[in-house]
Amino acid sequence: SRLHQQHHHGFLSDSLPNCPDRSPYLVGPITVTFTSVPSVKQIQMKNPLVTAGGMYHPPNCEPRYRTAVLIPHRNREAHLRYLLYYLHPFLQRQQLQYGIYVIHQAGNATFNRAKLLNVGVREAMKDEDWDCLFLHDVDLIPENDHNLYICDPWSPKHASIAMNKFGYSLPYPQYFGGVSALSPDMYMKMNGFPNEYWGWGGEDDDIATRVRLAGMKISRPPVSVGHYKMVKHKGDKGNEENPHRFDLLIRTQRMWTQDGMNSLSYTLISKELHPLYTNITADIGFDP
Ligand code: UDH
Repeated sequence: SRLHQQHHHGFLSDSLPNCPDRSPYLVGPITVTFTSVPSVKQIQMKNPLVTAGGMYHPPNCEPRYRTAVLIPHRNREAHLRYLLYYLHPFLQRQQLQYGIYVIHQAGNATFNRAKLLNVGVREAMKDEDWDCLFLHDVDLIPENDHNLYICDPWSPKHASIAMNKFGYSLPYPQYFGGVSALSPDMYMKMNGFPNEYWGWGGEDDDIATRVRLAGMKISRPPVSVGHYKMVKHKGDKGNEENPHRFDLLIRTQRMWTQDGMNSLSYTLISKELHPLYTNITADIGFDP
């Protein structure tokens, strides 16, 4: 009957062919430079198929993957603009269905990256049945589009394994910071990320430990593909080194089942569809 329908109407408006196994649009290495900060208008003009909230669906084929990119954010507007400038075309070349979410911490309390990502996951899953969650620092630009923004079927994936800042290699073997990718199931299996790390440092090591404690193993792409360029910057006001991080890390094994998605509480202040991303502003409280 499908064939019949097709014959009758000349085309099937409701069904596209599947996107190919491998996108024909990939180019490999990308030159990333940070000169003048692109304007929102400029980025919009270069990405006419991106719809409100920073959503995209390939125009001519049915995507094999649906990825949400979640970016914890406060007071890094220029970095966000660079990232959007490079990331939108990057994801489109991969023929993904995707959405970009910026999770903005309201107020001036100490920054909490991991908790913001928990908020992002909870809110993003209300919009769409995403099959992959990319947890993405705002200042890291992928430099090779063979670094596919899809989830590994069995393992949490660490994507930013070769950052220029660390001489294009891992700073230490268990490093899990920067950019990582988990399916919603994996994310829930490890009870998400910890909510109790306020300020800089430690949460990424806690997350790596959770992966192991939840019985999973971190996967990594080939080094040449996992290249990222970081936008240079100084430490942020409101994200000072967390002096408790070593005490917290000792307790991960005891805490991971109690602190995470199952204990997450926050106040959603707004959810706005900006032209290039969905902005979620949340009051996530403060370091008690
Ligand atoms: N972030 C913000 N605003 C802030 C702080 C952090 O948006 O005020 C986000 C942003 O997505 C950033 C991520 O949280 O990429 C991680 O922040 P980070 O400062 O821990 O990591 P980053 O790699 O810088 O950006 C680390 C170098 C400065 C810290 C030096 C402390 N000794």
